[in-house]
Amino acid sequence: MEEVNSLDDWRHCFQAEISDHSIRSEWQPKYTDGRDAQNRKGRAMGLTGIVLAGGLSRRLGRDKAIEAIGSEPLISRVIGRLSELTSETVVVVNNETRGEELPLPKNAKTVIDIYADSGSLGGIFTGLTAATNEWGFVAACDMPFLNAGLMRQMIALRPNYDAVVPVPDGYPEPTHALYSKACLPHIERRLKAGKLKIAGFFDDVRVRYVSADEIDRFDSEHLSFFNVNTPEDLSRALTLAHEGK
Ligand SMILES: Nc1nc2c(ncn2[C@@H]2O[C@H](COP(=O)(O)OP(=O)(O)O)[C@@H](O)[C@H]2O)c(=O)[nH]1
Ligand SMILES: [Mg+2]
Repeated sequence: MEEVNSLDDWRHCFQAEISDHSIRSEWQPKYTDGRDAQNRKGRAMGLTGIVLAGGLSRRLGRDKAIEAIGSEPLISRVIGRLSELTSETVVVVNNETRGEELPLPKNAKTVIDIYADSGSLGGIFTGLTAATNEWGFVAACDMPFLNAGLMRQMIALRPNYDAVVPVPDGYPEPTHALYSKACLPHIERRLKAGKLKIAGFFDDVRVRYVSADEIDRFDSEHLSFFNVNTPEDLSRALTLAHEGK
């Protein structure tokens, strides 16, 4: 990214349409004089990256989070792309051993599911609870092709909503979405009732759905949502990574 010295330059830096003042003040300019490294990287201050990593990888038959995609484990790739845009990383696992085994950067916070066996909805609840920021960008640990342009756009869409959820093909992608802590009581109510479908609580909060057309502007192939579940998915991911995706 080029050096930025003025607000105008800075706005050109991001493809996101920044129309709301609160967002404008939250994104920080990239200084040339060595101020705060996080700001220079263009991260959204006040945003936590939440990586869901408590799954069983049943269909792959082995732990997909540590499969090498290109030069790094899948989960490292996910964390790397998320951390470009966030100021904190929380990895949600389902037990202590898994947290110790995963190759995580030192500054990542590992947390264990508060509600055991509650799937990805439970993971979102735990990650959002542990986040020190009001908002979390949730991603599954098996999504190798997170797209910075789309994520920035989603981040810019937060004002006046409690969640930002893409809908690429008629169905929401709730494990590639932004949630604010305002969602927590609604999620918890459903967890306590054993209702684990993530989208089940969407009617209780203000959701900004991101349409296929809006997604296409940044990620026409919708690779953002591609996730590695089967051996076939893994070989496709390797091919795509080899092509530089
Ligand atoms: N922390 C946590 N994460 C989970 C749990 N179940 C699934 N996940 C994660 O949530 C994401 C989506 O999970 P899901 O679609 O159910 O399973 P998949 O078949 O592994 O993609 C994956 O990154 C999983 O690792 C859980 O009980 N706890
Ligand atoms: Mg998956």
